Amino acid sequence: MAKLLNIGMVGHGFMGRAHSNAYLRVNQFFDVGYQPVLKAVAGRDKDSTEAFARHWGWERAETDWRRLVEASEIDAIDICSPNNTHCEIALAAAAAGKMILCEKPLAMNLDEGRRMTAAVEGSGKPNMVWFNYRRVPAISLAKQIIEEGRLGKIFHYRATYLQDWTISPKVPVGGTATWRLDKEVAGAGVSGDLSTHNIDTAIWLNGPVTRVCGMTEIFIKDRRRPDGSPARVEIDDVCTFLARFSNGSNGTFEATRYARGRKNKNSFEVNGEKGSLYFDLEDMHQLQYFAHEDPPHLQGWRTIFVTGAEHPYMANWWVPGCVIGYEHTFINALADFLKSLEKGERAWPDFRDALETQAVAEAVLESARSESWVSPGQV
Ligand code: SOE
Repeated sequence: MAKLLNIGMVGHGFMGRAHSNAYLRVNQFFDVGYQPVLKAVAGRDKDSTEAFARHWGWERAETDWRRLVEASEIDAIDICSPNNTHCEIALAAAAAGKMILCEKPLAMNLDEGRRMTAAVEGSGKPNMVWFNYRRVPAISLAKQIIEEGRLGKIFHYRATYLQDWTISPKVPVGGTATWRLDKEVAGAGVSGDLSTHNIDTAIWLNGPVTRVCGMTEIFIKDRRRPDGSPARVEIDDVCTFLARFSNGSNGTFEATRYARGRKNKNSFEVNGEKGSLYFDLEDMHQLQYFAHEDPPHLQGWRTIFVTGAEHPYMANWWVPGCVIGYEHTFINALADFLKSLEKGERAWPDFRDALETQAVAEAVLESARSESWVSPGQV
């Protein structure tokens, strides 16, 4: 019999839906010792929060997140509200002794991230940051292949995160989803929103980043707020950087919301002495692999269709060949979190892992400002 885990979720936008779906589905597909209960959801607007609660089956709706933190029956606080709310909620939740699950990026900046990490570690409670792409089966398979030593010494790590939804000057600064363009709310632009996904995956697959050299751009500097008033854009629209890894490999990273035609091209290629890997989220069921040990006349990139029972997570889903999607990455992540509770192990990526990513993202912005190489700050 699974133990009940009462969840209080703050925020009910895009991520609120993804997380609610994960809480509802996880026990139907994974045999884990905990069962999330959708206890309460908090949002600033009463009507839309109540409508969300009814739609997804949350037991109650609150307009102040503090009610969730104060509620003795709530075991875990899930933070999926905009970035400028993460720190205050995490500090309060840690002080109240709650487990915390937090959306990415961890914080508005490294200083906030440090305070959050110290607080959750001080509380001794389990914590996780939803860098969901680690749980794409093909990316987990890439991790397995690298750990098996099949690439040998790594020379290059090449990542992109390309989207195109801010090309129109009519996209406002502020509002649902478009708060990502507002520095006061988001903290940073694509470096925080998209590069952090690339950095998290890169550190997971290829180890720590020791130095970066970045370049950012704001292509449309003047926009409007949803009420029509003028707004100066202060976040990075584009973020490109070079990186050195502690294993001696070189990295290149590019994130933008101005790549016309690219909707969510989160990709990476890793080149090692013995082989290479390539992944693209727009073809998320595939992992491309080149093995130099293959007989010369058979050498070539092979496309692994990552849907078999022997592939990460897939035995919990459908029969081989039947694909899963974006939403399943959150379910897989939650299943791992619940398993870590069961085993009393550290969940991953946790606040400390996300802090390391935050330090790299901040170093990139500092490097772009100073036009020099910068090492990530201490975490
Ligand atoms: C918007 O650019 C966004 O929704 C990100 O915030 C998510 O983290 C990413 O996975 C998809 O794109």
